Amino acid sequence: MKGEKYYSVRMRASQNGSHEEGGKHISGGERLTTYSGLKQAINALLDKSLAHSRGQPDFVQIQFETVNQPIKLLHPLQVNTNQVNSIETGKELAVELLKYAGVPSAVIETAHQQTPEYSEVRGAVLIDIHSGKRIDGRKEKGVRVSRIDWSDTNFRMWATKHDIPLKSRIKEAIALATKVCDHPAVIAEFCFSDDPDYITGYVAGKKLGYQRVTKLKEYGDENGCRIFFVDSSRNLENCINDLEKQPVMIHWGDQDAN
Ligand code: WAQ
Ligand code: MG
Repeated sequence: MKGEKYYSVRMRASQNGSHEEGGKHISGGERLTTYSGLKQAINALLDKSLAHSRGQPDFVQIQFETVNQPIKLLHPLQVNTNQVNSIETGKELAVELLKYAGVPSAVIETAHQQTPEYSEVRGAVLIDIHSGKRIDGRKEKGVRVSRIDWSDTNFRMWATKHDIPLKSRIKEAIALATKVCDHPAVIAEFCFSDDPDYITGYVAGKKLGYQRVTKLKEYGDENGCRIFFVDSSRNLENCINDLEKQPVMIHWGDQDAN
């Protein structure tokens, strides 16, 4: 990896006009690759945008740019799958996991009430664990974590060893959660997809790891959310900048114990 130049590739797709024109968000994606991997990364993001359960896009933007900062290597968070039989049990478990990670109950309750509103956001919302208020100031754009990737080969090795389904959705979610939870200002993350065909979500935290919860909504529901619970006594300008700009590659060594 040393000495090689890396590129950040980003995709966003929407329907009924661009996001700026008020179009419906369909899909987004981000990759980090060398020059020789650019074509494959762009094709993969194009495929992701064109075949999406939220609908057919009429606006797609894919762009790439060089990354000048050194790339940080991170081990994937430890993963655990919690099987639940109902949305109610899933949500109760998510609340318990968030509390365990250090988010106060009142803040979780406020966030829960705001979830329908956060569903319109195409990135993540940042919520302060002291006030319960949304503090990113990014409106419907939210904070989009980018400059992140995990090689397919390495992910496959890891997933096979840990009995995790070989799905790019899972790879991307674990990679993102690993980068986000590595940040000192982040206390926990809560996410479930806005795709109508995917009902598993997760809570992640530094000590908690990546806790999958198998049912958090009904099939057919296009609401989802991504919330980063942060400690506002830390430098938040830096936090948003790091989440967007710090390049991170996930890497699991097969000699690793977990
Ligand atoms: N940065 C910030 N927010 C994002 C990003 C990103 N790179 N990507 C997605 N989001 C936000 C955005 O608001 C989406 O609407 C929302 O998250 C959901 O994104 O089985 O598929 O890609 O372990 O639909 C988690 C469980 C799946 C995986 C999450 O999310 C598993 C998922 P989606
Ligand atoms: Mg989605």
